[in-house]
Amino acid sequence: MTPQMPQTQSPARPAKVPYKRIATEEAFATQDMLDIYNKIFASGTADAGFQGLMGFYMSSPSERAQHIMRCLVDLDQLRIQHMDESGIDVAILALTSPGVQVMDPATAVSVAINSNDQLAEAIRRHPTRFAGMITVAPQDPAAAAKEIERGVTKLGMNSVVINSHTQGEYLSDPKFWDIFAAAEAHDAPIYLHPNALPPQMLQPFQECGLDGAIYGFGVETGLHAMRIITAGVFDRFPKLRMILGHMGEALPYWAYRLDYMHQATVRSKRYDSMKPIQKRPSEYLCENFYITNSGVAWEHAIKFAQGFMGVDRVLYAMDYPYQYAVDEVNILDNMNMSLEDKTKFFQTNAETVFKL
Ligand code: 1DF
Ligand code: MN
Repeated sequence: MTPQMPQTQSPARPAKVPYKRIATEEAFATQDMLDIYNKIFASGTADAGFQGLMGFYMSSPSERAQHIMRCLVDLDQLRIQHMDESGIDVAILALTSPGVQVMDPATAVSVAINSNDQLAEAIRRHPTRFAGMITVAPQDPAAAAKEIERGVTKLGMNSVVINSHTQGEYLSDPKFWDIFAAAEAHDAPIYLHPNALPPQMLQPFQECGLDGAIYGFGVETGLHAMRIITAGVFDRFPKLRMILGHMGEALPYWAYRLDYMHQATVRSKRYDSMKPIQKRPSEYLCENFYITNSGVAWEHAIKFAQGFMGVDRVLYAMDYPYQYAVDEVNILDNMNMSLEDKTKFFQTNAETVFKL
């Protein structure tokens, strides 16, 4: 059965339901960060993926782009109005992709600190409506580890957002592993969120318009998660938890083939870079990962993921403001699913994972 698309013409306001709706991948931007983006664009040093993504949103006269920019920088009235109109009780906010990951290391570290402070203030203004993820600059892993500690112990945030690759580099490289050590030590899950495609991957996607959220984001972020798994990160950090959006960036659907071909590849010693690991890729997916349905209001996909990972590991997300479709909430409320499982999906899994 093909997915049902949300109604765009005056969808019904979501009904009162016996669970809280907690949306777990909701984006914001600070003006300070956007000012630095503008400097990067003006200097002509932006990579093509970043230019094509935030360069578009920040300069396009289109109604969609201008609306998204207005929503991104609002951490008060407009956002809460949209949450009320779509029946969202709590939004878990993350600095929008690519966050600070396109900046030079020193700027990235200071913008991350500043963004986390601004987010913490917004949460203090609206403590029942907002929670937040700690932004870090992977460019400086030691500073990122310190910021995770500050975010958890001083700012009261219990999760971390990383927007996939950092200037073409992946967290499978052990030089980044201080970040995993800090996340594991503070029991702060890392939300591995998409980024624009890195230069070495962009061309065959961009030439046909498939580089963005339609497909490229999922391919690249799924690749990143697989690199982390096959590099043995979860053998080194067994309590580390990660979160993937967009139905696990399709990895649940791949799980059988990932397991089969990983085993075959390791046994044949085909790649020096693919060493034996303690478990099958699917076991790490089910034991170290949570996934959210951001951007996918589709019962079939959600139920498939629940069947694979268990009903405790699949969470609700909207992906505001990039995908703000009120009717998606109605579609999800109406899933043919027990109230117990729906409550886990919309509310209690998020309360557990993000320690709300
Ligand atoms: C888009 C989608 C942009 C997502 C995003 O950040 C983003 C988009 C700039 O549709 O262009 O985070 N998303 O998560 O799907
Ligand atoms: Mn998103």
